[in-house]
Amino acid sequence: MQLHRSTIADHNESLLKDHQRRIQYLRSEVPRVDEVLPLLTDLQVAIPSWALGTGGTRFGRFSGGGEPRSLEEKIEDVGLLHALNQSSGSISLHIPWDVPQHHAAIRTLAAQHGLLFDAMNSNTFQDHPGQAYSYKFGSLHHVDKAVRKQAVEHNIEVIRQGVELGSKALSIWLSDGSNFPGQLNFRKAFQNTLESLQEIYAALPADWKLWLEYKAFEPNFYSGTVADWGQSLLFVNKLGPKAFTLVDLGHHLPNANIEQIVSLLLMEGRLGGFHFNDSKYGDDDLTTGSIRPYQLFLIFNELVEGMDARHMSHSRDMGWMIDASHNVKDPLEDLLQSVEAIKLAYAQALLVDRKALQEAQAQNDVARAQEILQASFRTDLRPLLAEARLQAGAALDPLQLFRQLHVRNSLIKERGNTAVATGL
Ligand code: LRH
Ligand code: MN
Ligand code: MN
Repeated sequence: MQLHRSTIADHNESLLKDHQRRIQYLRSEVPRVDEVLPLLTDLQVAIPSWALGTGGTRFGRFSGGGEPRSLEEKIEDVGLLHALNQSSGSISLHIPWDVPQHHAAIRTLAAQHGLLFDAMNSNTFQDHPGQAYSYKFGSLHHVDKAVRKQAVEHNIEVIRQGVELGSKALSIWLSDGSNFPGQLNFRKAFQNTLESLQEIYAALPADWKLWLEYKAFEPNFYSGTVADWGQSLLFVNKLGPKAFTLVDLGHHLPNANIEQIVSLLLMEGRLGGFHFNDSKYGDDDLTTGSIRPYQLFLIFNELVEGMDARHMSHSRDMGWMIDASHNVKDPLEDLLQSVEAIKLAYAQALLVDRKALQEAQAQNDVARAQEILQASFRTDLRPLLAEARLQAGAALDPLQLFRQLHVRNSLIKERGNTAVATGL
């Protein structure tokens, strides 16, 4: 389904008067708002190809219909999101859930929608048809060298596919770990993993990055071979300058101080990117900002402070990705909400009065420090995000327009009602 510029222009026209009233009020309250507009426009959030169909849990999946049946249709869906918000300018693929075949044609199609290919995700947490060895007892850490070799080769194949598509990063998440005490020699598991990662790292093109994602639990519940940011950091430090830690917000133990982790990884120059989502319990993969928006803001507060301290480009020097999956929402609506929540937290962080915060910290003025952060968090910056969209040629209210156009019904008519296996 193609979205014409005139459709967006008509939609914006119908909402313009109200929008102008809101943005004028915001400008009168926060004179600096316009300074951050270009930064907001530049921040693009990658859409995971595996979030475009209805997700689910291990107990079941309830499709809303109209799911993309091919990589081409996934690209079309992300193109639609990008046309609506001009903030989702890339797609992140998962191999072999995605099977890119005609790379040049796929690249052209993506370019027609204004999309780039973000990180390529490998998958050695499932067995794939035809493979010689099982990953039942792990992949890169496996006790059997032949299994490790198979997993290394899969990752190198993913890099090769990514090169064809113009991607610049390999994202690795390992389910390797153990379920019972005694199952594993931790030191040997670490050393095997390091050796495997070194072989993958050696195959990275010069302008590529490797992101190593950690997760504290699931599917292994006693130990994880890359279970937390300390373990990931150990690996990436040993690998070299192209290796970084990737933070998936849902992969921590309850109440972990993720913003502090972010701050220290940044300080060490080892924070590569994010998988944004939200959770109340574990790796719930709920819509970003739906449960703990203040935590999201605090993470962005550290990001802005830390990236500015290292003179990093907010938009270019970090991998911004969503990793979420849903049973009860239209996945496209959900992704629009996640992107909006990410950009809102970013805008709030950009507008923190940093000088005043530093002064309050230097004076141990704890109450003042809290007031400064919360003043920014509690300012309604939604009109600013709408203004950024208006200026970029996107819709003032992407979700409303998505509904007005009955996008899901059109997709169902075009693609049918049946669920398409995503592998999740
Ligand atoms: C693991 C994970 C990882 C996978 C994705 C499907 O929980 O977060 O990023 O690649 O889910
Ligand atoms: Mn993830
Ligand atoms: Mn996860």
